[in-house]
Amino acid sequence: MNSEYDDHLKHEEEFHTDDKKLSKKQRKRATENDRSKYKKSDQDQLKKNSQADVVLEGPCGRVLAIHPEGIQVEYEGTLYRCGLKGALKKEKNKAKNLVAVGDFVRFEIREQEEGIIVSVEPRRSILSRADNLHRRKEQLIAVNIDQVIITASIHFPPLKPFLIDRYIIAAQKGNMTPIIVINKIDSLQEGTEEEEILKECESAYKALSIPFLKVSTFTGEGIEDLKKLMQNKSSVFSGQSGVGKSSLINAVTGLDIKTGGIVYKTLKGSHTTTTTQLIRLSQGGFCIDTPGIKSFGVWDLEESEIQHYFSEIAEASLHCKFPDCSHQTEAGCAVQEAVESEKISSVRFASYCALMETAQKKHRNR
Ligand SMILES: Nc1nc2c(ncn2[C@@H]2O[C@H](COP(=O)(O)OP(=O)(O)OP(=O)(O)O)[C@@H](O)[C@H]2O)c(=O)[nH]1
Ligand SMILES: [Mg+2]
Ligand SMILES: [Zn+2]
Repeated sequence: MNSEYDDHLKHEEEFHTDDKKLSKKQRKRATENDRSKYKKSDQDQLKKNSQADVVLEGPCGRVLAIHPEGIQVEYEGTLYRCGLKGALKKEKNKAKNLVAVGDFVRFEIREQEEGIIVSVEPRRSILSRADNLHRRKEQLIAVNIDQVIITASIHFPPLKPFLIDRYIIAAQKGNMTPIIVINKIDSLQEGTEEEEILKECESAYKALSIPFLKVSTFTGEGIEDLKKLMQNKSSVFSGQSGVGKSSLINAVTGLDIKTGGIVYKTLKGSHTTTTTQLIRLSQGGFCIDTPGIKSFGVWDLEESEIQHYFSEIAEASLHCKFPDCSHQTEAGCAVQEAVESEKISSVRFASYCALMETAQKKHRNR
């Protein structure tokens, strides 16, 4: 086993420790709430998630941000501070949050700039993650968007291909196009390990036809290309704290959103952005800034689905000697062979193995 693979497993381990802390009773309750038992296709689920009380009356506004003081809804150029109607709140056990940034909502105007949301319109796409503390609940990050800008950086925090792979799956599962943006390219030094990882990622993702941009908000490199990809589209910036999501939005829009420093003790970001917000672009389209995440688990990912998101592995596996090959230790494994001859990226294969391991563990724990 190589060290990269060990790192993945370590990450998985950290990701799972929350589960162990749950009491037996909590786990039982979580299982009762687990909708994956009634699993339908993702498209069905997309519809189901958003059909809380379909009320087709009243103004239909868009959720721009969610603050502790209320949900900010824009309707015909005016911002309304809204709460949720009681009937909607009953749906609360289905997902951690009922309304997300990007949602179209019907609402009743109560006072001048205040209202009550009565229903959520069907969603065409959903970016969500497995909520960390209650892993059987889905946490919606943003909805009704075209593309996920998977943001990573060269250093501080370092490039983590397994995280990129999870975001790609979450994007495709949720009906969005993934775009990979590697920021802080100004800090890349020749002949370093970072350069090698970057090269490997670049060739692996380009081979999968996923746009892969190398950018810097400091030097302006790649920013025009990013702008072009964002024009007339709706994009959500997602990634770890400190990779430069807000800095990139500032570079593209000319805005002055607060950005933060790096905590040098941990080499991580300082969680500067605390709320998700939707920003309109003057060149058409809009983008969403999100707070950096500590860990990202793909919501409701079954073992049988994983291969579908690794098309290069699925293709090679057709040539394995055994039809049920797990591509680990079997003789005549075409996937192992392809990894050895570098036809399949070892980084992608390690992500695949780590995800399979998580899904199998989840299955055993049920
Ligand atoms: N070297 C380098 N540093 C950058 C670049 N872009 C942003 N940074 C730095 O990265 C740090 C974090 O930037 P932010 O934009 O706040 O990162 P974020 O992803 O929004 O972080 P959260 O809001 O915490 O999730 C800041 O210190 C920036 O100055 C870049 O192109 N090169
Ligand atoms: Mg930020
Ligand atoms: Zn095999």
